[in-house]
Amino acid sequence: MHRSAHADTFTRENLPPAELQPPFLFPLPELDYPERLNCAVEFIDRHVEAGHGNAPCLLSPTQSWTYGELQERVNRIANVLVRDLGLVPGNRVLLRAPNTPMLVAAVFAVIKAGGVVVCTMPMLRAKELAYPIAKARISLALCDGSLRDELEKAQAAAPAPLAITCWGEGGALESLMAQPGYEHFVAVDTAQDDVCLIGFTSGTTGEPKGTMHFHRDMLAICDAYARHVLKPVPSDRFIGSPPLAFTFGLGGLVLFPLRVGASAVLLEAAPPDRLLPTIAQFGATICFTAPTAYRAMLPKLGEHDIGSLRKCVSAGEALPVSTFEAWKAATGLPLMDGIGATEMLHIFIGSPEEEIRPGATGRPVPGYEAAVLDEAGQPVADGIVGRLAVRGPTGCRYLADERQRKYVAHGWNITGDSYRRDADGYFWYQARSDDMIVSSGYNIAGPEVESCLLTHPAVAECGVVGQPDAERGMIVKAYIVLKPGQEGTPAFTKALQDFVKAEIAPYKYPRAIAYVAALPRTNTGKLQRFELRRMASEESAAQRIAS
Ligand code: 3UK
Repeated sequence: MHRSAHADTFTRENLPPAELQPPFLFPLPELDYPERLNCAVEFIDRHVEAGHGNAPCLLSPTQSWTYGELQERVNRIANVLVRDLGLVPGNRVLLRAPNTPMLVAAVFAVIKAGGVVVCTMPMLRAKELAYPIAKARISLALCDGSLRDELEKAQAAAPAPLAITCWGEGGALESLMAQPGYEHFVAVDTAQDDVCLIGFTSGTTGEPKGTMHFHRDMLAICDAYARHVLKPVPSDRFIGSPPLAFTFGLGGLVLFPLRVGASAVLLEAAPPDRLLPTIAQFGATICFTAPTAYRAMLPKLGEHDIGSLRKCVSAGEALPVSTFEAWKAATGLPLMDGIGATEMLHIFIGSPEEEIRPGATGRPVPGYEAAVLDEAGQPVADGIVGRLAVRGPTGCRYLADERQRKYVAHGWNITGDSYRRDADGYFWYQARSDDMIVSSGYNIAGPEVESCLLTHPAVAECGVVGQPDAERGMIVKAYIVLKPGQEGTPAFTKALQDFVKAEIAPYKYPRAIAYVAALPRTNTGKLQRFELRRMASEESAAQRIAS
């Protein structure tokens, strides 16, 4: 560990003990960072110093900032944080805003001042904001005025004082920023292994976990995944839907473009029907979103000219091969699947376009190693399904959390996914390890059945889980959203079951099918299988009582 610049030593004191941290690997020269490193300097100041201050950086429907303009805002906010709000290096600062240029300025201002960013999802309510505030001992918050209400409710209930400063609607931040002398700010001399970000997981089960990331980690994801797999250039214009509070969004919409001097289009909300016209309007070239959003955009592709797009990244959930094929047929572009995790900061398996195998997630990103392990932590043979394990320049460091022992084991990060590797080193997703359905002794991966159902022309979305069954232990149950015009009749159910039996091993077919208007999803867009499982077990209990 290097000499910390943090006068407030909270994050360092709450790192997992050395023996519970994964081994970190820096196998490429580009991952060998200097001891003193403030990543805000690398992402912004470096470009201005190199004479690119006038290059476009952040765009939105109402704003357009150059690198120089972003730098000045960052400096002004950093001065407000230090001089007016009393920020001390190491302090955690909560940020709450939709994806906007000001949010990006706030992120880098906190980092430049040696603080630790805790970004929160705009849709979180007071009750959900309370957890990170208490867990990360947060005393400062910067907030978009339009989202202040829930934060003020959380403030009233917080265990310690929380100072909230808003921008926009009725906020004081802009006038504080305008003070004379605030246009310059010298970056705090942080160590490469000072924490600069705590990303809270969406917490689908149990309490959210705070994942801690260093200044060097923010660069490492750019110099591993972006540099070797995505390969963006300065003329690229990034766009996408994930909130910046989700590290998929922070990396894909901020860190990757800024690392190479490119630009990003930020949308406060980017549902699929907004994304398409905005790609056309801004001539966006690289898109980051989830498989569901690519599927939802498919029927509308004909209405928009998205000829500017050159790369599309899909992550967050498994990419069914049918979605890959349909997108390729409609746009000519191969969807770049990649598995990432909040613990790992970003994508660690995923292949460049020319090496993609449809249906596989890809090969490990240069800088990372991946393996498939058995329960004892031993590698299994190629072709055998086991637990995905990964290690590299980034890895899991939970903020004071016993669950560290579960994620890091046998010298690897264990993501909780079941995978198999083929003889060529490609990794094939099966399911979340605890989502495997065991029916009459067969192991069935829900996503494989989903992937098959999605190839049926009348199926828009689906989720497949196990439903408790007296005879078989579990049966495969599918929840299906139909495309407009299709009715979920018993005859259609039978036809759909026959369709699955003809496509994959018949024992995997959904013995029960329910039609729903929408599937339950987390605020990062993931299918909430536990919710479907809860529905399924309630339904099976109701059936038992009825029969
Ligand atoms: C699942 C995938 C199959 C998988 C994330 C890119 O999703 C991200 O982070 P989370 O912490 O969830 C991690 C878990 O999500 N998953 C993600 N991508 C894929 N499963 N194929 C995929 N391509 O279960 C993983 O363990 O919310 C994704 C970048 C940054 C991220 N934080």
